[in-house]
Amino acid sequence: MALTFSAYLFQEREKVSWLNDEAILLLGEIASATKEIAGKVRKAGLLGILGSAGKFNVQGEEVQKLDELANEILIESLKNCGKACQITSEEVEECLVVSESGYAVAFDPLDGSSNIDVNVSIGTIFSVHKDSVMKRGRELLAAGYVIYGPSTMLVVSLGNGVSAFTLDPESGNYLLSHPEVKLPEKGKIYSINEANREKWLSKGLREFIDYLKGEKYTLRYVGSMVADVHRTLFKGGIFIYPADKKNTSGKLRLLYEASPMAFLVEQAGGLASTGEADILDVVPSELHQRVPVILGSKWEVNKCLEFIKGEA
Ligand code: P6P
Repeated sequence: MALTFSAYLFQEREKVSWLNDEAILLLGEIASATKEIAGKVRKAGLLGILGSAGKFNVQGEEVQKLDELANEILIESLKNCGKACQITSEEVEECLVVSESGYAVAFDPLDGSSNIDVNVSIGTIFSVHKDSVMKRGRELLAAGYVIYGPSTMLVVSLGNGVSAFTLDPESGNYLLSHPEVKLPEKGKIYSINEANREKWLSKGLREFIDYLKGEKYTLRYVGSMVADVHRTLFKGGIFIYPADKKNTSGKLRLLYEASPMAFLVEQAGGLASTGEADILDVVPSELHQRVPVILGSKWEVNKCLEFIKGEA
């Protein structure tokens, strides 16, 4: 039988210096919280937990009932395991400070919630820093996501490559299904919400997208970052959420969307940029700050940056 996530963590202790019993307990708790979330997502329509919770979050976005439930499950798990010193959630305005030192966890409990009611893949994104969440992504200890899709998959990096696990409905275990995820050098897919084309702040970006069309690339856009990044990680190509006239710093949040995904993409051999700097080099200034996101295969990201900088 394939390695369970817990067995994988114990095996990785030999290679990952910071991975001690406390870290293993924390990561195990995050994984088990996502299993509980997966269970709720799978039968949301039967539990009367679809639709809006009738409130708006710090982002000004309408909170879905499942957002709230996923948030509660993760916060409860992290508090119970007692290893998180800080808990930052997309759904909570302030950082929950539990203690002075330990593991600082940031997460988007349910990313892509506009897709919940139409049964399209959504996900949970998480990152783990030592002591404080307000650090560059370059200093992350671990990052990962769970995609609630046709199968539930946990994709994680402890800083030594990317591994993916598939939730086995029979045993209830995350089983190692992709030991080493490597992003293709070049793909044939681009992923961006072209409805916003005329709002993009970069003319070079419009020229880049037109160039890709000339190169016969195809467009795939789910509207759930987890789904679009998962496809990019496995198939190659490029995912972009740029700055535009409505979201002048981009729409995606640095600490619990852009940074963890950038960590995974770089660990898998790809690139992740704001258009001006590597996402992992951005020094956070605000808990819920947003950044533009350009990530994926090296060839496409570098080509995109050439167009944006007017060097193409
Ligand atoms: P748009 C979902 O609401 C989300 O935060 C990300 O998961 C996704 O990539 C993005 O917003 C989609 O935004 O403006 O294209 O609908």
